[in-house]
Amino acid sequence: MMLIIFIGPPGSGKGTQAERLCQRLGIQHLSTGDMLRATIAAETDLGVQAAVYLQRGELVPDQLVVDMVGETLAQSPYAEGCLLDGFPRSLPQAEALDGLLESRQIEISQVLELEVDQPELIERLLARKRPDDTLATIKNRLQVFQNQTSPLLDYYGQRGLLASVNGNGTVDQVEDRVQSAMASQSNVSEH
Ligand code: B4P
Repeated sequence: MMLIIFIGPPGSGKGTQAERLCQRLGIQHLSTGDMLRATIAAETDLGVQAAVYLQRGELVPDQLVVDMVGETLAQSPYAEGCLLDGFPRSLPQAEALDGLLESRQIEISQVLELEVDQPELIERLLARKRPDDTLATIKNRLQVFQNQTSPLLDYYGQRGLLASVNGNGTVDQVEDRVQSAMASQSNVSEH
């Protein structure tokens, strides 16, 4: 099974590039942000809990997200190949994912980091106008990325799984760089 992880600060183009890459590779796109927003729109118990965290730009508690991803990954077509967009976002989430994958004998194919300059991130997010894209919330989300998510770069880098991609520039330019990074990784091949 192909399993790709996208890591990047808010606004780095994870969702945008994930969609394109999944289409090209014929794998499923699993975005925890999209899933959480769907639970909020559906007003489920999880959605009511999650809404508070998204509004503040904080991470939803690890266990809620880990359970959500664990259930989805076990189902077809996700179990056949998947790109994790926005998960894991903390060390406890990464460790939980390792446990989950080990029990199912799945290996991570590649971890891609999208690097974008901070002023560009803020500009992109303010232009999008999602409810959690206010300046105060964006600043908090950037800080949360720095504190809780960026340690994952070392976590996966030490295992030789990480490729960093320059995410500045147009969507097409970044897509070309993502393709080059994928091509230079031997254990990820296109269908
Ligand atoms: P996400 O939905 O993952 O939101 P995000 O980090 O802002 O990334 P997103 O994918 O939306 O942005 P993208 O770069 O694609 O998370 C939202 C919230 O959910 C989190 O703050 C947290 O509360 C919660 N959450 C999610 N996952 C969680 C987890 N694992 N654990 C706990 N909590 C979790 O796009 C941004 C904009 O830039 C778009 O408008 C796009 O069109 C534009 N863009 C993209 N590429 C561009 C380019 N090259 N040039 C110009 N614009 C570009």
